[in-house]
Amino acid sequence: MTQDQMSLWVKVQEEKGLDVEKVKSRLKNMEIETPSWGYGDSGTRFKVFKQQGVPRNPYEKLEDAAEVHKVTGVCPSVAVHIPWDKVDDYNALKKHAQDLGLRIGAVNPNLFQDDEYALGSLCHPRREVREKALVHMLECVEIMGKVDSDSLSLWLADGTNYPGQDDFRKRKHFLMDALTQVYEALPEDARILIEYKMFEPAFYHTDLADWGMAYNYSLKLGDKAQVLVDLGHHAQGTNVAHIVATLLDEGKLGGFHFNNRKYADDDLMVGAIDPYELFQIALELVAGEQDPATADCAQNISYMIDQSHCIEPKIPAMIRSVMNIQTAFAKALLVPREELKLAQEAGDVIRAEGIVREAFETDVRPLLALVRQEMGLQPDPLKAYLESPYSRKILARGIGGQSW
Ligand code: PSV
Ligand code: MN
Repeated sequence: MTQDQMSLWVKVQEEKGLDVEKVKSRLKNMEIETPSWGYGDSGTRFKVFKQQGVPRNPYEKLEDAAEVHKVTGVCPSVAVHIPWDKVDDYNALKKHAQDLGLRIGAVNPNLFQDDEYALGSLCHPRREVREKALVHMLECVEIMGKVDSDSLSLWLADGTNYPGQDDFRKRKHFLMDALTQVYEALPEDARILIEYKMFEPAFYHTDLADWGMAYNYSLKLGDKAQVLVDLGHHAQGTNVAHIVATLLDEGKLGGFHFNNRKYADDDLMVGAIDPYELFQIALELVAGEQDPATADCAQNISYMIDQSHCIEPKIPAMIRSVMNIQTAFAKALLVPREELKLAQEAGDVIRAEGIVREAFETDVRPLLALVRQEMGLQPDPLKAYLESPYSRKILARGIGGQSW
C-alpha cells in the first residue's frame, strides 16, 4: 500500500462527507481479546493434528498472544480457561502477561471435561456433582481476583440426549440456584458473561440453549450479569445482528465470541465464511455506540475471539481473524447514519439497502494500512508476523504442545 493510495482514499471519503479522523480514532481504540486455547493444539472428535511450535504451557500461550498484539496493536488481553491454564502461581502468570504488555481477560471455567459431568454439571441430577461444579465456578472467581480479571465467562455444556432423560424445570432451578451463588461471590466491579449454545455436546436439549434463556438468567441475577454471543452457537440462518441489537437495547450485551461457522460450532477464522454477516453485526455494534441510549452498554462489550484451529497455523489464523474484525468494523463505520435514517423513514428500501451495501463494498485496506502506520505498525500484520524471527523461533518447541 503506497502513501498515495492511502491519501487518495482519505480524500475521496472526505469529499463524501466522512469524518475520517473519527473513524481512525475508533479503529485505533478497538480492543480484541484472544483466547489462550486458540494457541494450543485442537481438532475435531476425529483427530487432533499436532503442529510444530505450539505452546507447551500457559506462559508460552501468553507469549504467542503477545506476538498477535505486537503486529495488530489491538489485542492487549488474553482469556484463560481453567484448568487448561491452571498454574501454581497466578501472580507469576499475571506478571508474565504484564511483562509482555498484556493483561489477563476473561476467566472461563471448564464444566465439560470431567468424567462426572456426563449428565451435566451445575444441572446434574446428583447433588454432589452440582456442588463440585459450583466449587469450580467459585475457584474461578477466586482466580479472577489473583489475575485481576473483571469477567467470568460461562459456557455451560449441560443438556440431555433423550426425551424423558431428565426434568427440564428441575434443571432450570438448579442452574438458577448455582448462578445466584456465583453472582454473589463476584467482586464488586466484575461481571459474569452468560454464553448460550443451541446444541452440542448435548443433542436433545441444552440447558442454556439460546439468547432468550441467557437473557432471562442475566435479568434475574442483576446488573453484573450479561449475555455473551458466540457467533457459532445459533441455528442455520439465525439473524445474529437482530439478537445483537435487541440485547444492546436492553443493556444486556456483555461479550462476543467471534469466530465463523458453516454448519455448526465450526470455530473457523472470523469472517472466513460469511463476511457480510460479520459486517451486519458490526453495523449494529457501531449503531449502538453512536446512540446515547445504548452507548454505555456498547462501549463495555468485551470483544473476544473464540477459535480452535484444526488445520491452520495458530498465530497467523488469529491475526487473520483480528484483521477481519477490523475490516468489518471499518466498513460499518463508513455508513452515513443520517442518510440511512432518512431513507428508512421514507421507506426507501432500495436506497437504504444500497447505503449499507456501498459501505460493505468499499475497499478499506488503505484506511487500515493508514491506521496501522499511525499506530507505528506494519500495514500488513500477517506479513509482519510471518517475516518475524518469532515465527521461526517457536519451531524449537517441537511437536506436542498443549491441546484441550
Ligand atoms: C463452546 O463451544 C465454546 O464456545 C465456549 O465458549 C468455550 O469456552 C469454548 O468454546 C472453548 O471450549
Ligand atoms: Mn464460545
